[in-house]
Amino acid sequence: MATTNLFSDPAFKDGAFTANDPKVRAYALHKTMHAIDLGASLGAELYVFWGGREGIDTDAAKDPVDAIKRFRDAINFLCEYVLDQGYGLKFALEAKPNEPRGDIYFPTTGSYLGFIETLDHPEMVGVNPEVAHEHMAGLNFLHAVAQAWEAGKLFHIDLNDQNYARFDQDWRFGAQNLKQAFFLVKFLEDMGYDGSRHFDAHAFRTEDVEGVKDFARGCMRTYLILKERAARFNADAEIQGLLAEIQADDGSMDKFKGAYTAERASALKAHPFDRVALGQRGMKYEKLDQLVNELLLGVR
Ligand SMILES: [Mn+2]
Repeated sequence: MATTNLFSDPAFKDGAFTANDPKVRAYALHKTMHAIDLGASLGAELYVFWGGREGIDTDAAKDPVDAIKRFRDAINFLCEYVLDQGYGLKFALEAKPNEPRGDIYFPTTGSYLGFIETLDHPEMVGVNPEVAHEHMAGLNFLHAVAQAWEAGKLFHIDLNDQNYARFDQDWRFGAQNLKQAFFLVKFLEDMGYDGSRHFDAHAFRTEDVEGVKDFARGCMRTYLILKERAARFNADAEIQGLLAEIQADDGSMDKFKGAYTAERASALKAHPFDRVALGQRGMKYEKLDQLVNELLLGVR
């Protein structure tokens, strides 16, 4: 994976591809093409875009529709550049809601998934979701990853951790939200995700060199432990029995399943449902969730 820093240089203080100054937008393309050449020469197959300054501190400064068009023009231009050079590179767009800008455009992975379909070469572009960035927005990271996966757009992933509603913490993977980390690892392993497990994180600022190594080992070790726990979840007879019961289907609704037909719609509208009975069913999710806790706490 290769990337370009389009955020820390003061030249990019108003953004790169979305900057108001056309000279800055042109320089951003110039810098990115040179970096793409370097990445390709080193064998990179994927190019990540995180636009830390692509946003605003006041909406008086920039039209958000213009910003989207500028960003689209830049990505279209760079896709054509990659094709013209004969590089095999694909792009992955990384969302973040804010910091180091008051608001960053395309604040969530879902925003980028919508945007990608408007590009000239959507097949070349996917997403790079990051745990901390979705958690900053108070969102369920697994759901963002699942939507990207289902769309065939999970090109890369940034693993770290983050308490909700805080500044960007970039903590060691699994340091804060173990259960969310567990379901994420379980998803990646169950789906057979074959991309890199990329840790975009930092050690606590209290650490010396050994502490940084502890941090790096911790990221990898926690991932592998959770992978083993996911295998246990899949093999646990009580958990799987409960899931089979929860997801049971007696086939009585089969006649209503499938694509729309006028006959199916009429039959469904005429069918008598026992609404009260539907509402009275206990789902046993408390029991299931407690079994997950006990699995993660190492007592099963
Ligand atoms: Mn990242």
